[in-house]
Amino acid sequence: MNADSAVEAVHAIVDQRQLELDDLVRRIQSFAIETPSWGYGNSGTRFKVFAWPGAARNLHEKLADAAMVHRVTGACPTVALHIPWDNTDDWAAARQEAESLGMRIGAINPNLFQDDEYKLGSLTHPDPAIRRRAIDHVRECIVIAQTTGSDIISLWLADGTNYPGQDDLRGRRHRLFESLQAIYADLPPGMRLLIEYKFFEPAFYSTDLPDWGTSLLMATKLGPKADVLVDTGHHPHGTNIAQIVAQLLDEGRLGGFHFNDRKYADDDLIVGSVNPFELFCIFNEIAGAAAEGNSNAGRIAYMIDQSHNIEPKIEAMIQSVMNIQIAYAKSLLVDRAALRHVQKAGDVLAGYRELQAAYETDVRPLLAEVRRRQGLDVDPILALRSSGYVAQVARERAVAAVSSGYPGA
Ligand code: RM4
Ligand code: MN
Ligand code: MN
Repeated sequence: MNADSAVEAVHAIVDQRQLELDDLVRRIQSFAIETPSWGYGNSGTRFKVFAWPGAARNLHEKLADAAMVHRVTGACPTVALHIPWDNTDDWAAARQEAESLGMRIGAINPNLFQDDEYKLGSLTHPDPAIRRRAIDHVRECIVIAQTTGSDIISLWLADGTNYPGQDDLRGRRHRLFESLQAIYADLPPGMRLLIEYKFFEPAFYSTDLPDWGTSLLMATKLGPKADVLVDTGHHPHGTNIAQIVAQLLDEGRLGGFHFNDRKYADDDLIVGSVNPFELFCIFNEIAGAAAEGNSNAGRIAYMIDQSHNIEPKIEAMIQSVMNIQIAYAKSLLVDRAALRHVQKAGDVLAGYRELQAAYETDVRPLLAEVRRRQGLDVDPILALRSSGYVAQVARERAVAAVSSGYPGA
């Protein structure tokens, strides 16, 4: 598409939808997506980790790669860390290093699943000494968050059981709540605890935080600093994630997302690659709530949780960011007044057709315009390719035998 027809296409979109181009551009420009440090190191499946030439081997290299993603997208100013996959003895220096790269440290993710002690659980373990150890690890992460200027602790537990009768399910629930209370009591003002759920894996009979309802109950019982985190890959097939998002927004407890896509289980594929319409429907719920002044809609942490197996690491992250931006931009095009009107009238198909009209709009010229105004290349993937960065890090960084905390890496 040449420059003139691209501009025409953008105007066609905003004219047809009676939107203000500047306002639309501003909203897309202020939409930030956090990338995960663990997406830049080697990772894989339980069968094989294919070492990627130039994959980041330590915190410095992960920060540099995340900064490169921000440089070409203009949309990813923060990076999530996983402790102790990311480690340093000087967190104040890590903060400065991030800032010197134009970045900030985002969510701190405690690791409560890779120590031998955690075989029977962490925050729910039958032995109080091990529960204490798990709580202390999260406390350490709170200190790291304070030192690095982060305001989010993002908690995912592998806790669960493999067999009926293995443990007392209500007992585990009590232990979980008590442990979470101890953590919650330690949160400094302004820091939030995001409680992630996942219906199975690594536990196969019961998982202690299996669904949004359990996370929401825990968050509600804990208090206003706790919210629910929705990882889009963590539901049984057929689950309506957009409806979960609607319910959490309505309760004011949607803390954030871990975006990824899946075909079968927790595949952690590039978000929007398998089910872009689902992603759009999720954003449609947020945009709809925002339009009605829902205050939760303005304080959602949008994060990617992907560990790529065979994909080029940095490109896969950039593509994910672009796919999220596409879904977000389309959700802004939905004609809310028309939608409300046809919904009231009980016109079954008309509401769907309103969503379809936005979803079928090619927003890529609009996103190109957004980037042009930010002084960016209109295609961040091509910008990365022509930057020489990938070849440079492949030269500079040896192929690491062990380069992340990812199992098998
Ligand atoms: C889990 C979950 C967590 C992530 C770990 C590595 O499935 O998605 O968010 O930290 O994987
Ligand atoms: Mn996750
Ligand atoms: Mn996951």
